[in-house]
Amino acid sequence: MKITGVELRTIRMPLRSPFETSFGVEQDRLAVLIRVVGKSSEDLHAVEVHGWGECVAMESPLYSSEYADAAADVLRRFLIPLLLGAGTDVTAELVDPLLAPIIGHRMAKAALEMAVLDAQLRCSRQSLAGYFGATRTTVPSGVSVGIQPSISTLLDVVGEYLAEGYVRIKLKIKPGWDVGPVEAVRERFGELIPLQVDANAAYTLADARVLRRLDAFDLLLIEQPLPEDDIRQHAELARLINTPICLDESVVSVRAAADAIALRACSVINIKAGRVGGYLNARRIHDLCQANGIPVWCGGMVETGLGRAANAALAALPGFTLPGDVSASDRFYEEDLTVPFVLDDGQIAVPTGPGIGVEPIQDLLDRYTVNSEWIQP
Ligand code: NPQ
Ligand code: MG
Repeated sequence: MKITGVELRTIRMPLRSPFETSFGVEQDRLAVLIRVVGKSSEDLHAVEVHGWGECVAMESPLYSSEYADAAADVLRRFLIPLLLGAGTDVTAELVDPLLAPIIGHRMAKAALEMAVLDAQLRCSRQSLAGYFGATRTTVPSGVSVGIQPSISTLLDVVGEYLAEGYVRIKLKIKPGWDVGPVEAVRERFGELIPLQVDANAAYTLADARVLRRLDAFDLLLIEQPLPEDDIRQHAELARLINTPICLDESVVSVRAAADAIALRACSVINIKAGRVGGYLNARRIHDLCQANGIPVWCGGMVETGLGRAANAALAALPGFTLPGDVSASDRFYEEDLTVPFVLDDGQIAVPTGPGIGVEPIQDLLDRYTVNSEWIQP
């Protein structure tokens, strides 16, 4: 397609409740959205097409080195100019190679690739799930439960989510809030609920003794116990504990996934398109893991309905054999930016419309917008 312009927008959406993890407490979601506008290159008289992309970088560089304002800056100064300078035949498959001269900034690149992919598929009237060759029409939905002020509050919150129908519970943990909460949830809700924990890189190998105590609770997995850049010590920890190790922050590319698998640093991988530079790399990691017998699941970054729609399509691929963090919109938002994703018997529906299959609701978009700018060649 020929891209005629790009809209770069920053939104701020309030969260229904504070979301506490080992790296901090989030009260709202500041996110960068992209809308690419273009013409299908074949016939320049064709109607204008557009596509949406959502950047998962947080407001502050607490989950990874990227953060929203920096993503907007690198998009404005480097990534969008590169794309606009590429002339008529920009395809989603060409975005990553086109942007390769710019090092890093994977979440920013992913948002741009997502917008081009959405526009391209709207043009060809194909759904993202169809583009992936995904067959499932719904995906099982898990929920990420933040650190709570007390065990009794945690049990109330988990009870509510189970009553809503979530099929898997993920507990955020940190040193001092780990064995106690897990034990209490198992005691209250029993052995059968699929339960996992996410440390967000808050531990070191010196904590192996505490982490080994979690082996008693038949957890599906422990997610990112050690720092992002520490693949080798995850392999060492894997030899010290029985609970399967799942990597999140560490898997920033297809190559990092291959290294982690080869080094036996994990036996499960949490796939997030934004973290690995886009949905095309995310599918490549899915294919790599499927070939190596490594189960994967779709992680979440508190996306709006735009990112949630694309994640549901990705999670419909056959290798996503574990419930993901593709939760209902109301896990985080009173009012989502798009038509809300709702839980139906523990499942989230995979959009069937062209592209990502959803659009922002204009007046909500206007209400949540902090700033927007139009960038053209
Ligand atoms: C994770 N996601 O799996 C991340 C961590 C996380 C659903 O736990 C704003 C934006 C707040 C992104 C809080 C989940 C966030 C965020 C937590 C990501 O590690
Ligand atoms: Mg995680």
